[in-house]
Amino acid sequence: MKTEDYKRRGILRLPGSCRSFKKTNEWMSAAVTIIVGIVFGFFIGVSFPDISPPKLKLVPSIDTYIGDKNSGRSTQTILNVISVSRDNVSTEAQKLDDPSQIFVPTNPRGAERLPPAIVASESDFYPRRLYGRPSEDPTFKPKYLVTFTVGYDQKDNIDQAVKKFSDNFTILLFHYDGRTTEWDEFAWSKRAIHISVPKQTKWWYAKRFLHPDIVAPYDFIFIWDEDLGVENFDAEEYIKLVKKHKLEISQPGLDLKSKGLTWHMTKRQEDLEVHKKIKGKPRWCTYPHLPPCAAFVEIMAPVFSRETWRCVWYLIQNDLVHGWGLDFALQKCVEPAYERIGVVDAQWIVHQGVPSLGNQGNEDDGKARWRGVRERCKNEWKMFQDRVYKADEDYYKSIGVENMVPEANWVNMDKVQ
Ligand SMILES: *[C@@H]1O[C@H](CO)[C@@H](O)[C@H](O)[C@H]1NC(C)=O
Ligand SMILES: CC(=O)N[C@H]1CO[C@H](CO)[C@@H](O)[C@@H]1O
Repeated sequence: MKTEDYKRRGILRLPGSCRSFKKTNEWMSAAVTIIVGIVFGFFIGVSFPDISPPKLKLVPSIDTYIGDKNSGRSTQTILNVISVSRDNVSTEAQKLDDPSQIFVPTNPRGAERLPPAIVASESDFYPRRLYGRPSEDPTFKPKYLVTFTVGYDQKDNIDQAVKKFSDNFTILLFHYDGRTTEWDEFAWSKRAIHISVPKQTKWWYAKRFLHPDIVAPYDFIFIWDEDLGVENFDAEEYIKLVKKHKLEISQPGLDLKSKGLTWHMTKRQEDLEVHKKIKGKPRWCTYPHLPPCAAFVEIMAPVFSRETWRCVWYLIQNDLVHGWGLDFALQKCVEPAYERIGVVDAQWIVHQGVPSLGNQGNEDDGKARWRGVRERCKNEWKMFQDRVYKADEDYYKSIGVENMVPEANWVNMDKVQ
């Protein structure tokens, strides 16, 4: 299945911020704002271990396996990881013989010297009072999280969207245009969390500010674009369906009125509650269980369960910000993906295709701003696809298995215009 084929069938679309300039000049005329932002600083620091055992270079992070009971890895793998990492810290290991020295290898990485009972390995977004007893702080803790990456120009649309999410949701806005206090005209803005960093993309924010240990209290995490029409959507009803159909990754169906409606899988099927694969068995689906024929949602309005987000966060690459191609790889985080990833038809949205961040590139090389952004999007997709392929290949080689790279409906990025 080649990109050309997708295009011929009209199913190739441009995700995320990249899509907004796919066509037309009218989109290019959108105002470009220069921005000052406040960096919201917190962080747990560790994406990768600073020691990279050669045999295990694909293991994302040692503490993930140690800390995450749900990772599904075999005990042997866990033990291997521990023993490799411990070789390099033999001085620490010796302390195990000295009972006065605390060293607990099952603690999160870096916290081994702490007695486990004091380790707070997760946090949350729940505000606290500045006074009074902590134990008496208000206890209402929303169970779900919704984030929107926004510019103030889209305020009316975001206002409508937010109203579709009940108080059971924490609202988190990522501002790419530096305008935050303006949003206080909306009553809900006071209970929202605002994070402002100029001209960044949704996946950049998600990587920096949605670490799995921070969003751990939430059962579901919505990571949404700003240009979605939500007239026929209700978040509580949506969650009921996601639970009923056991979807770990999902998105609302896209109404046929949507702009840039291209993937078959994400179109709303009017007669269904939920669908997990495309209708019929088109010949172009070489692997019908795999994206974009099943196990597939787009990156514009995904919803992740807590456990799946813990995996997807590791998949997001620090230097690839537009998220192109991520939708093809999400299925690596769920098993079996073709049953746990789906589109909710009974609660649907319209993709409005409003130009936004995609127009905010750099103009210095004489090219239109959108063009530079667009090129980066394409390059990122290709780089990501290559990295995934190489990572699979390296992994199987490292365990002595040849020719095991999983099947995939690869997209040839060289062919994308
Ligand atoms: C919030 O969640 C609770 C508990 O699941 C539920 O009873 C309540 O109806 C929800 N609120 C709304 C507005 O749906
Ligand atoms: C803590 C520790 O012992 N670190 C060592 C890990 O291995 C490298 C390479 O041999 C050393 O340079 C570190 O000091």
